[in-house]
Amino acid sequence: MSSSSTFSPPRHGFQTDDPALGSIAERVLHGERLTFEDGVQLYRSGDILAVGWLANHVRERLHGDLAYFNVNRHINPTNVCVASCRLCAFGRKKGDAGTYTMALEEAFATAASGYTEAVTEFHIVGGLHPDLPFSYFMDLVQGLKQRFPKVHVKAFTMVEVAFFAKRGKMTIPETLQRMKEAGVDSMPGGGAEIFADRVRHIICDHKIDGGEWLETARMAHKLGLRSNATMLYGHVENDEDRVDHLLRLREVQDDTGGFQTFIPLAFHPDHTALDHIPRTTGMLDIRQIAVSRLLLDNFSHIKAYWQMMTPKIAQIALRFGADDIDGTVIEEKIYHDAGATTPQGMRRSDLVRLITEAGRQPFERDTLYRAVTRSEDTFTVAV
Ligand code: V47
Repeated sequence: MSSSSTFSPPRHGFQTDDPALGSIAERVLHGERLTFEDGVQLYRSGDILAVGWLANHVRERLHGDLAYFNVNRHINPTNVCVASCRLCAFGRKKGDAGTYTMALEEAFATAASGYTEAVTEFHIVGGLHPDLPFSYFMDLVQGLKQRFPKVHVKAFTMVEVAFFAKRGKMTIPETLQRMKEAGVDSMPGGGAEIFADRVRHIICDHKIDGGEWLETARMAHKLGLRSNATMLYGHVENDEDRVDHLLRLREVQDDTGGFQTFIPLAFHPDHTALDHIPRTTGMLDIRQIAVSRLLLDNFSHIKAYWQMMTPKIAQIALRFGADDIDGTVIEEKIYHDAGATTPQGMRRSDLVRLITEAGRQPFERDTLYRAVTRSEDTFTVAV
């Protein structure tokens, strides 16, 4: 960044004192695609307000003032996991202290507990349990659908799908098909971490690699299952690794159009094997949202997950490129095991207040971004 000169492309009131942003701004304002080098430049620009202005411009072009949220509940059926990911404080080895696995009835009771507001989504992810059969997970989904037929089931990451397939001696498409038949409506975006091998070997050596994650997503989309995508940042990755991750997602999205939302996840180091790494700062969190919005030109939504970012940073993110802050969640475990100090859930009314005070218009959505209208504790989805 140059501090002595002021560079102002002549369009739409955009201003910056970083000359490197000039040509990027021109292309963003013309709706043109950004390159790998642009992405690195955006991470390194000293003018965060200009980067945010551009991201906000794109966000408002796509969504105006709307800010999406949903009323959801997380269910983590087990924390027993065969992988020993250094990034994770949630998973435990079988037989270790603090492990749990829900009996099906317990999972159904968990689904029913929480706020009286009717949830529109169950978000289900868990550890890679060495003994639980695939049928346990399918019975879980079927049982939830029987008990809560109106609730969308967003379940199992690409990593879990690959694990189910391997253990059950099925192909990935067979596994996905059976999930669909059991009642899985879409899939969450977890397990993507950072695709670059060098980083993956350090933070999650035992998971499927980046190429396998992307291929599994491709297969899910081809079978009609939409999914989200995430990226874990703020550990041992560099700017190039982040840009590579985003552009590999963009490439799959060009082919399938199956990703709904991108969610950058800030690394929480407490109680992990990487606890020497400091937490991300608000500035990186905000920049990550903005760069994601600018590079992922074929993603409709960028989510500032309030549980992970804190409600205050998520609120600011609604002016730096994000259009979604996720939901009520009710009982978050993965971040709280890793030291998150945010509440484990939030009421609908508090989400609405956060959004309104950010100067945005709250829009309650279902998982597929359709409008939800409510009366008391029931809801209707506009189709
Ligand atoms: O895959 C695990 C991350 C993910 C830590 O799709 C950690 O709507 C930070 O994917 N510090 C699970 N992150 C959560 C997830 C998610 C969350 C909200 C919404 C959606 C969605 C998906 O959490 C994991 C991993 O990337 N994670 N441990 C940690 N110590």
